[in-house]
Amino acid sequence: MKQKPLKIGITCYPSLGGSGVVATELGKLLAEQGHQVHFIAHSIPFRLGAFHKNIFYHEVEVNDYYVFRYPPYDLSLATKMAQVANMQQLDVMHVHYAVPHAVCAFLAKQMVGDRLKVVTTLHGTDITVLAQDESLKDLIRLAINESDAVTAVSQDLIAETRSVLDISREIDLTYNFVDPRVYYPKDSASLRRDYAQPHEKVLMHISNFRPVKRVQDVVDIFARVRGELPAKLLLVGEGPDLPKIQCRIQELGLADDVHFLGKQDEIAHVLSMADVLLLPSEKESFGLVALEAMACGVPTIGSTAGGIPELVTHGETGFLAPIGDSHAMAGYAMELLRNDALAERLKAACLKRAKTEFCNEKIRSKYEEIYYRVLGQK
Ligand code: GMT
Repeated sequence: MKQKPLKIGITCYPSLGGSGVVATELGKLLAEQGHQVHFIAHSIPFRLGAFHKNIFYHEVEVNDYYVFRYPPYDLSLATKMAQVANMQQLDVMHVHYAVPHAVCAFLAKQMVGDRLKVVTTLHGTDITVLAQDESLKDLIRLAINESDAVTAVSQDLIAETRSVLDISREIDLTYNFVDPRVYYPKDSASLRRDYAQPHEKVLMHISNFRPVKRVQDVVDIFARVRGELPAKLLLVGEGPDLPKIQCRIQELGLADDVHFLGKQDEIAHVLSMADVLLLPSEKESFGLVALEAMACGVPTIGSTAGGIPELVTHGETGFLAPIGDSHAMAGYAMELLRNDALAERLKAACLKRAKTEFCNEKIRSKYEEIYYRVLGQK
C-alpha cells in the first residue's frame, strides 16, 4: 500500500444477511492491508472469526428508559459512532445499508465535524423496499445526498436508487466479492452421501426464506425436475416462509426428497455438495449466494431480477428466466443436469469468472480508492 493506513469505522447488520457478510469480510481484508478497522454495532459481526490486531469492536448500548415506547437504538448508534470517531480519530465511517446506518453516520458527522468522511454502501432492500416507503423516503434521500461517497452493489441498484429517490449524485459501483481462500470447491463427497445417492442430482437453495426469495418457485422447479430425474433438494437457511414451504413439500409428496439444513456457517462446504443453485428471487440487487456458489464451481439457475444478470451470465455461468417462470427454470435445470459436458463447461466458467470479476482484492482496492478520494488523498 502506497498511501498511509487509515482508521475506518464500519457499521452493518452484524447478524443478518449478505450486507453484514460483505461489510465484515471487507473489514477483515482492510485490516490485513494494515488499516485499523473499528466495527460499531449492537453485537459482534458473526463472520468476524479469529482475533486480528487491527480489528476492534465497539458495542452500542441502548438506553431503555421507561418513558420510551421504542428504545432509540438509532440515536445511541449515532452517538457511539461520534464517540469512536473522536476517540480513535477515525478518517472514514463506512456504513452498510442506508437505514438507519447512513442516517446515523450523518448525525455522527454533525457531532464530529467535516473531517469525518462518510461512505454509504447500498445493498438492495434499503432502496428497493424501504425507500419506497413514504415514512422513510425523504430521510434516506437526505442521508444518501449528504454522504461523502455512495456505492451500490450493482448497476441495477444504482439505476433503481436514481429513479426511486430522484437523485443525480455520483454513485460508485462496488460489486460484492468472495475470498478465494474460503470459497473454492471443497471435497464434500462424504457429506453429500448423507443426503443423496450417487446417481441423484443435488439442487440447493440458500436464503433467509423471505417472500422476495420466492422459495415457492424453488419447490415448483424441484417438483418438475424430480418428476423427470432422480434428485434431492437441500434447503439451507431459515425465515418467515419456511413453515409454508414445509407444508407445500408435504402436499406435493416430496418430503423424502427434500432436506432442511437450517442455518449453516460452512457455506463453501455446503455449496460444494450441489450440482446447481436455485435463486428465483423477486428482488435481488446482487445475489451474494450466487457468487459464493460460482466460486465453488456451482452454476445458478435463477430469475433475471435486479442485479442477477450482472453476476450470472446466461448460458455461461448459469441460466436465467423471467421472475416466476418456474417452467423455464426447471427446463434449464434438466438440460444442465442431464448433460455432463455442459455441466463441466459451466463449472469451469464459474470458477474463472468468480476469480477474475469478483475477486476480493479487486473490490477491496476499489473501496480503498474511494476512501482516499473522499479524504482528498487521491
Ligand atoms: O436479501 C437478503 O438476502 C439480505 C440483504 C441484506 O441486506 O443483507 O441482501 C442484500 O444485500 C446483499 C449484499 O449486497 C445482496 O447480495 C442481496 O442481493 C441483497 N438482497 C436483495 O436485494 C433482496
